[in-house]
Formats: sequence, C-alpha cells, structure tokens
Amino acid sequence: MKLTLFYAPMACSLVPYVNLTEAGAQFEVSTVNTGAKQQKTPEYLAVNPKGKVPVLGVDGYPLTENVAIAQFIARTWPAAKLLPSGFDEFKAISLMAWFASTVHPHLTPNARPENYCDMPEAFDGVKRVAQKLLFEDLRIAEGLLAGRAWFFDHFTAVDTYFFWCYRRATQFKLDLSAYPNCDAHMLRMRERASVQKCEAYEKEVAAAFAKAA
Ligand SMILES: N[C@@H](CCC(=O)N[C@@H](CS)C(=O)NCC(=O)O)C(=O)O
Repeated sequence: MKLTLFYAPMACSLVPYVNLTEAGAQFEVSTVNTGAKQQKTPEYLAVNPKGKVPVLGVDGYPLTENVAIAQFIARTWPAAKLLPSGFDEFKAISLMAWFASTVHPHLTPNARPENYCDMPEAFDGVKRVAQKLLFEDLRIAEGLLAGRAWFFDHFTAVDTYFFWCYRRATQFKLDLSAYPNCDAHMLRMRERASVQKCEAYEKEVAAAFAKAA
C-alpha cells in the first residue's frame, strides 16, 4: 500500500503524521505551502477540492478529514491500538468528531478572523467570541484529563488530535492558566518520539518555505 500524506507545517495534518509514525507505517510526505496558498492551486484542488490539509493518499485515492484518516490508520495497524476497544471506541470517535466540528472551528478565527467577518474593525470581537467558546471547550477537556495521563486507559489517536488543538491554542498567546491538565497532556505528548519527530520535521519544512518566500 502506497501512502502519501499531504502535510503543511502548523496545520492539523500533524495529527496523521504522528499517528502514522506511532503505527510504524511507511509513508511519503507531500508538503503543502499554505502560506503561499498552494492548497488553492488547481493541482492541489484536484487532490482535495476542499483546498485543505490533511489528505492521506492511499494507493492514489485521497482520503480527507482527520476523523476518517485516524480511523483508517487505527484499523490498518491494529497493533498500535490507536483507538480503544469496545464502547470506548465510539467514545473516542465522538471526541475526535467534537475536536473537528467544534474545537477546531473555535481556534481558526484567532488566525483568520477575515474568514468569519468582512469588517476589519470587528476582528477583535470575532476573536473574543471564538476565545470564549474555545475556553468552554478547554474546560470540558480539562475535566476529561483530570487525574489521568491520556483520554483513555492508554495513548490513542484522541490524544494526538487534542495535542494539536491545544498546541494551536498556545500559539495565540491566550491565558491558558486555567487548564493545567491540558498543559501537562501537551508536555506528555512532547515526550513521545513520534511527536518529537513530527515537530522537528515541521521546523525543517517551515524553514524551507520561509527561505523560498
Ligand atoms: N475538517 C477538516 C479540517 C481541515 C482544515 O481546516 N485544515 C486547515 C489546516 S488546520 C487548512 O487546510 N487550511 C487551509 C485553508 O483553509 O486554506 C479535518 O478535520 O481534516
């Protein structure tokens, strides 16, 4: 099986990168320079008409959406136990669906308020509302992580996805002091070889893109 991950630094394509690495999968990376709007080029739109990363090409067939990609990886490499078993599997999918449908959309307006409102004078308000909603999400996550290392009884793809969400929140210089369990989870994730590999690679790609600009 030939796997190609369409990946951009800082983006949520970190999630499949880490999960594939955790699974021990062989995969190629096709980097996408979102700063240069490569995701909106006809070539890229032919791969993903949504103009987003991640995409996982599986023998040339593109699979989009983090929630689906995580399940594909978990089922293809069951030994990695990237999803818990029994009813917890559905709780894990439920959490990932919440990250994708709710938490992620509360992060993006901090970076791109212009995609939510066409009045520049209102951008601070757009960010404030998104932050209020994000803080409610983080309060829930904080409770779920209380007294535990991972969302389930072992590391899973849910941890990878939340790591990206919380790391993104830290990049907006918000006051996150009310979420020590989320902070500890991020540090725990950074101890994993898969995350260290991904963050080192991310720096390399970001530097190459900056040089080319
Ligand atoms: N629902 C998608 C969201 C993908 C998404 O929003 N990706 C962002 C990066 S985090 C992106 O490609 N943004 C580029 C753009 O919107 O132009 C998923 O979960 O995979």
